Amino acid sequence: MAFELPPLPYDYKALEPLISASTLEFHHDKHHAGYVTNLNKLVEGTELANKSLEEVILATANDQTKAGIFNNAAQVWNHTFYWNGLKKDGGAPSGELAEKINASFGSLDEFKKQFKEAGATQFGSGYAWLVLDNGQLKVVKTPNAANPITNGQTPLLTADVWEHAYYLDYQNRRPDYLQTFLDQLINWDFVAEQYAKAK
Ligand code: MN3
Repeated sequence: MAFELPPLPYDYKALEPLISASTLEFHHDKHHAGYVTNLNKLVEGTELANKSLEEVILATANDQTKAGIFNNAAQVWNHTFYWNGLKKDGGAPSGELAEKINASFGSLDEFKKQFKEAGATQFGSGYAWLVLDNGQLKVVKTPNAANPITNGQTPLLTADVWEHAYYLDYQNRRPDYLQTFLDQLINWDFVAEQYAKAK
């Protein structure tokens, strides 16, 4: 069965004016869709075609001859995860997750500071992530399509810092996009769900 493009989990206008409908249309309907199309072409007729997306990512992560498959599979995964972590005015961390953030970073503000720094300093394309790593929350950044699951870490949240994620709305101001993401666009219920499954 071919890999499929999940629908955007909200209306194209749902994040306006913080992320425009134009950005979401291009980002989901062109970029994300393109990765799905490419992945299906690359795995057609191979044993990878019948594996889960996670299995494909883990099976190809350290094989340079399969870099194209890895890049497209990871991009499909990363984008679906990114969409699900976005919600306009998505609340604040509460309960156990809030306690864990305070225990791991000292405060929510310090988490935001580290996450913004990670995203802003990722040279070129990539992602900033909140992950659970051996029971600890950490902020990490990855280049290009790379995904922390290949390092044994469990993603709880990601921000896409490829230019296509923010350029129409923020031009070159990646730190401003990240600050808006951190203050107004995190779906904290989604993060809490990921944490509850992983802890
Ligand atoms: Mn993207």
